[in-house]
Amino acid sequence: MSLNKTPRANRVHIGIFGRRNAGKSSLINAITGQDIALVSDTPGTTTDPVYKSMELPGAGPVVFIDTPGIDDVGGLGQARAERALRILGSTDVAVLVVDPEHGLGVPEETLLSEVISKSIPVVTVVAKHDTWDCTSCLEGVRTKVEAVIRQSRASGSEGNAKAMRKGRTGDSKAASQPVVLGVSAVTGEGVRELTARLCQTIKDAFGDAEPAIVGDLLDPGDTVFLVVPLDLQAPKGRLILPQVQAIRDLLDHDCTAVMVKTGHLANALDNSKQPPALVITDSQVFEEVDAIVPAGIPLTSFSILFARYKGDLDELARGARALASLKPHDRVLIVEACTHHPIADDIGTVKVPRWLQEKVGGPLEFSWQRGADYPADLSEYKVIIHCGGCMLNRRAMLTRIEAAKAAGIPVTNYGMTIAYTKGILDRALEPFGL
Ligand SMILES: Nc1nc2c(ncn2[C@@H]2O[C@H](COP(=O)(O)OP(=O)(O)OP(=O)(O)O)[C@@H](O)[C@H]2O)c(=O)[nH]1
Ligand code: SF4
Ligand SMILES: [Mg+2]
Repeated sequence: MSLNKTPRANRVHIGIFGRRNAGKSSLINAITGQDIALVSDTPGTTTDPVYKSMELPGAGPVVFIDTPGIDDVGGLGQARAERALRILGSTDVAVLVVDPEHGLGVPEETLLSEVISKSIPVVTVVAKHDTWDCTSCLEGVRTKVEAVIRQSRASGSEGNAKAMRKGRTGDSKAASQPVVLGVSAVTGEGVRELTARLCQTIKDAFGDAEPAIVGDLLDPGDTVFLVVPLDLQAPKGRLILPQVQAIRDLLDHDCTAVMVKTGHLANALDNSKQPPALVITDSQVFEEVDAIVPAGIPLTSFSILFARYKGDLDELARGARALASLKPHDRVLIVEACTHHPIADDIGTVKVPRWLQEKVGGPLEFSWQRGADYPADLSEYKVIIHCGGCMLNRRAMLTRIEAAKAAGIPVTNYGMTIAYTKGILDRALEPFGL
């Protein structure tokens, strides 16, 4: 990743959906002006999601996601279609590509209902406009989109995901006023209009303001200490992404960021003329930092700040408090959003299990889930503990929290679990009034 590039997790995710051969990949190529997605007249050419990051003038950094056809059939084909639908879980804005040959049928209606129930703003396009020329085709599709919206409203499925509407996730406004356009990837007709509509949709749904990571808790001129462990875990010459993002956010809010290793924290506090307005620590050294930072100075962790920025802090805090009801032999699911080789004292496989079992006073039964998939059945677990989710966008994190909520299973994250096991959860949540 280039140091100057916005990380993918911070980009608005625009998912392109439709049947096989509808023209999804061609449309992405036309929008981006690059041949990044494979195009052919063989249905099922796109088998895995393809991501393309770009700056959308007027809307900022976005990532387009090309997906497999939602109508794919057969064992493998169905798995691909399901994979396309799973992309909805991280989609901020959806583009439904309708093949003029098939019109808007069952696969498109099913997708639209899902999109509406998830409160995702959607733009519908009828593709290959160079091959058809009747306005009634466009009107026919618009009428059907309106019918699906009406039906979704009547069945009460619209807006199930209220939490999705907070912060950098869309609201259902755009979904209730259907936008239907004709586009051609061959002649470029309608592509500019589509881009403009996407920009408007993003603005309507998210506004112009980037949510703050920490700056909104502070006053300009405040000093904040950021504490990292002695053994920096980022590759040489780098800091990890949450640290970099927190520093940038502090500078954007005219605050002073002082970064210090655990071993130098006491000294740094002694040497500062005024106590810092806040101390933010790496969760793994929470206990040490808690012992060093005087009680009157607010203290929290990077992980808790990002739980607020990316997820639903109230829900994750509730989940952390539910850890108190764990008993020996209860089943705990640990979820990491990406795969990595566990290091010697790995947080997800070693530290969190060890500290939690010490707190519970007996063995717990742990399961681990890593990568893009999230288990469909969560009912067998007493609690779910999620990683910081730095590689996920906010929509994806909220989708995971919603799934746990729907199953009635408390969900929390590493940072809060560690704070709980070390007896400092209340202190760590105090800066947020929780
Ligand atoms: N005439 C015309 N043909 C198009 C247009 N867009 C796509 N096609 C053709 O339609 C076929 C399918 O296009 P793709 O972009 O691969 O369609 P897709 O939806 O990505 O298909 P899968 O990856 O199989 O799901 C190809 O032969 C394209 O050349 C268009 O605007 N006009
Ligand atoms: S916090 Fe989660 S998403 Fe981020 S690197 Fe670790 S496992 Fe991956
Ligand atoms: Mg394709």
